[in-house]
Order: sequence, then structure tokens, then C-alpha cells
Amino acid sequence: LQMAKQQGRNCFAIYEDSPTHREQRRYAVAIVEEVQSGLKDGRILLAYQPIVDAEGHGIVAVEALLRRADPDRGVISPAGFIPLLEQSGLIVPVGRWTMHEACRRGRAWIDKGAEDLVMSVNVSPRQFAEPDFVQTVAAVLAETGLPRGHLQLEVTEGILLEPTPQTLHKIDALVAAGVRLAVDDFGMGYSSLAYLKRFPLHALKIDRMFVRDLPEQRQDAAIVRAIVDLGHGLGLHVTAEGVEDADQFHELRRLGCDSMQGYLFARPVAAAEMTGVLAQPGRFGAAPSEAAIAMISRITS
Ligand code: G
Ligand code: MN
Repeated sequence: LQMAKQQGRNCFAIYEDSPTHREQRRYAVAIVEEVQSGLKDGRILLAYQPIVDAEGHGIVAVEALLRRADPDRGVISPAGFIPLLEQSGLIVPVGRWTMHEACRRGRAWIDKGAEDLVMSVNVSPRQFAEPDFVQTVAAVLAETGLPRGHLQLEVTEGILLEPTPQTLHKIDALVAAGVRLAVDDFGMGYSSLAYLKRFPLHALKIDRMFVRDLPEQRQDAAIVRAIVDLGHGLGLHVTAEGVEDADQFHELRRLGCDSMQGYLFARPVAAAEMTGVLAQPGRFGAAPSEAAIAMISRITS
């Protein structure tokens, strides 16, 4: 039934038992159990990665990223089991937990002096599709006391592409509640630009695929330039993802990106480490660009 619903309803999903299916089901059950216990005992956790201003005015936002502490492999990306979270619907409670935890941290960092900090949280299409998604966000904001305007939700183009009336309503309600919306991995999904004018978005995050081969790849530079022009023309903030070296940084700044994120500045780090980074105003304060880059690179090494 779940599968048929996910495939857009009005279709069949045939249940067929076989050793492979039993194996898959056992695996799915194991994942569910692992996630449930992991949330309780801290094996599922959040890492935080700064998004820094391109002109050296410091950390403007922090993206919360879901991580899994594996006894053998250390802290790893959950990319391997996110599809399973999606399929099983577990992404909904996990996503709520993520949002709550990130907002709670954001509030604490704002209280410690990072007054303008924005907390950026990824939202999966499945989460967004929940009928009470807007209420959930409002509840999380109320529970954690994160001030209005300090939560940014990163959504993928898929959510915005062919919006249902419910989607339109949710987006309006979120923006009315003071939530910022950013399009994640911009440029990789679809080429429709129509949705950009229909939604009161805040930011575009340029996918790292366009950043990776800068500054050598002129095609990538042309695409980045076009996205920046498009974003700025629409009054949006443009962030570049996956910035790994200083040449990319300089090129992206030349192309007009407003902010950047990537290993050049910092890898995703544990909350305690981020608390330390944010507590050093000299490091990310209103330093001149060149000095800021030098300081930022030192953090990475
Ligand atoms: O889809 P989204 O953009 O939210 O994905 C973020 C992921 O990208 C995180 O898992 C994060 O660890 C990873 N990431 C962050 N910075 C960099 C970077 O500079 N290079 C690469 N290759 N990956 C990065
Ligand atoms: Mn993201």
C-alpha cells in the first residue's frame, strides 16, 4: 500500500515473498531499529558546516548535516541509508528531530553572540509532503525559541517544479512564518525556471558540480555567472557549494557569489567544535577579504 501511494496512487504494487524480499525486509527492519536506537544514544547526530560571506564578513549561516557514528568507520555520511529512511517514512521523525536539534543549537549560538546566524536545514520531499509540515516547523521554532528569520530550509527543485495547491499553500505559510527558503543543488535537477518567479525564495545554492572544475572550465564559469545574474535579478542570495581551494574561491567571488561553503573553509564539524569557531570573533569577524581567506584556510588545515 505504501509503495502504491508513493508511486502516485492509482496503481498496483504486488507483494511477492521471496528470499530476496525477506532479506530486504530484514535489512529494512534492522535499519529502522538502528535509527530508533541511534537517535536515543547519539549514534545519529548532526554535523555543522559554516557558510561564509564571500567578502570576508564572516560566517553568515551554518548548514546542519545528518551523520551516523559507526563503531568501525567513525562518523560517516548517511547517504547510504537516506533512501531507506525515505522509503520507510522514517525520514519524517528523523527530519523533525534534525530540525529541532539544529534550531536548538542555532538558538544557543545566537545567544552566545552569533547574532545574525542563520541555521540551514535540509528538507526531504517526503517530509515536505506531510500534511502537517508547516505546523511541525512552527512547533519546532516555538519549542526552540529560534528567532524569526533565522531558519533556512533547503529544498530541492523537485518540490517546487510542479507545485500542487498544497505546496503553494505550504510555501506561503512558511514564508509568512518568517522561514527562508533556499533551493539546494541548484542547476542539477531540472531546467524549468518558471517556478522561480512563483515562489518567494531567499537563496539559490549552486551545486558543487559547477564549482569543482573552476577556474579552468570556462563552461562552468559561464553557468555560474548565469545563475548569479539570474539569482540577483530575482533578488536572491547566491551561495556556492563545494568550494575546496583558493582558486575556486577567487573565481566564485569574481563571478559574484554572495557566500560560499566547502572544505576550504571548514569540513562539517561537531557542534562543540562549531561553538568554538563561532566564539572567535577575530577569526570570522569583519576582516578584510584576503586576511579572512588566510585565516579561514588555516582552520581547514
Ligand atoms: O545536498 P547537499 O548540498 O545538502 O549536500 C551536502 C553534503 O556535501 C554534505 O554531506 C557535506 O559533507 C558535503 N560537502 C560539504 N562541503 C563539501 C566540499 O567542499 N566538497 C565536497 N566534495 N563535499 C562537500
Ligand atoms: Mn544542503
